[in-house]
Amino acid sequence: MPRLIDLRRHDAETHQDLLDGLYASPPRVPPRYFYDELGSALFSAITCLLEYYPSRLEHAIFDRHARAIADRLPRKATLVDLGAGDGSKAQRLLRWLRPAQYVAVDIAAESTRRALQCMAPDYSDTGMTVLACDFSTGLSWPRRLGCERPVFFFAGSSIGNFLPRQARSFLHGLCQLCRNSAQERGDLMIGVDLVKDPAVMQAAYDDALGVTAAFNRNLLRHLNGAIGADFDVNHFHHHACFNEESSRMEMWLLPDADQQVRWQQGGRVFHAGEGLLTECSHKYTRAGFRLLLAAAGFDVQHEWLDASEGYLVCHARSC
Ligand code: AVI
Repeated sequence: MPRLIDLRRHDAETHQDLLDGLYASPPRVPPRYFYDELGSALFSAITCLLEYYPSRLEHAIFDRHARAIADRLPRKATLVDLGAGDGSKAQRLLRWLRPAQYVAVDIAAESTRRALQCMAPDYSDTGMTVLACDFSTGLSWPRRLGCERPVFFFAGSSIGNFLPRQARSFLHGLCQLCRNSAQERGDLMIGVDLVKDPAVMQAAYDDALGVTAAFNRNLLRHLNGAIGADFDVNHFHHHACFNEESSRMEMWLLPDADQQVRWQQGGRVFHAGEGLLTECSHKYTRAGFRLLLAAAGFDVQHEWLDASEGYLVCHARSC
């Protein structure tokens, strides 16, 4: 049975940034609110869609190079899977790496724990831990976990969900954690989506079956439970667009008419035409991503691209 370390903060604290965002102009919601039980399942479904190329391209890179990637990493490592989800991204690497410890970090820890329970029999030499936390403002590492030969695994282009300055400070925080480890250095395996034809990106965030729309709108259902709100999901529509200036895909929820919404101790009107920003997904150039890693204190060791050169997996080492 994988051990569970739960660092999720108390509800009242956790919701403060949400409430600040709901009163902002334009209103916005931190993307972690996508991931309740249903949201996590919908996200898994998104990764199976033909339109959602980031997962497909990343899988292709790992299917082709996993062994070579593992060969570059230390033996008996602590593999820290940031945003582990159902563990499927890491499985491609785990097979070859066989780390001493696998720490799956995720805010939706219940589904991650179930997934690790199924994986555990295949990795009897690997200690398995689920670290339940929101790492969007930095990863806090419990001392009792130890962190020998850290390998941070940040796949799925989740780095794109940070604003660039937050991405730099988050990655810099990982560097600091490496410095505190016995080896003082650590490895980072990171996947990132590269900027490409806007039509391809648009389809990925607005698929024909409407799975991404359901994922986006489910966030309101989650908020209704989390803060006692009364969003009427039927009156908010999914909208995805590429913001060229910021080089990012954005997801919005647009009310079809003015909506008065109440929650415990507050409320506001969401005006027709004034959307709720739910996600930014930054798309990098290869050179831009190298600069980001360097600014955060990482030296790029090797890069792998898929055949279409639309997705990058990078091995970097803290310096
Ligand atoms: C988790 N994250 C990297 C996904 C992305 O592409 O930004 C979440 C997602 N949003 C819509 N589809 C998938």
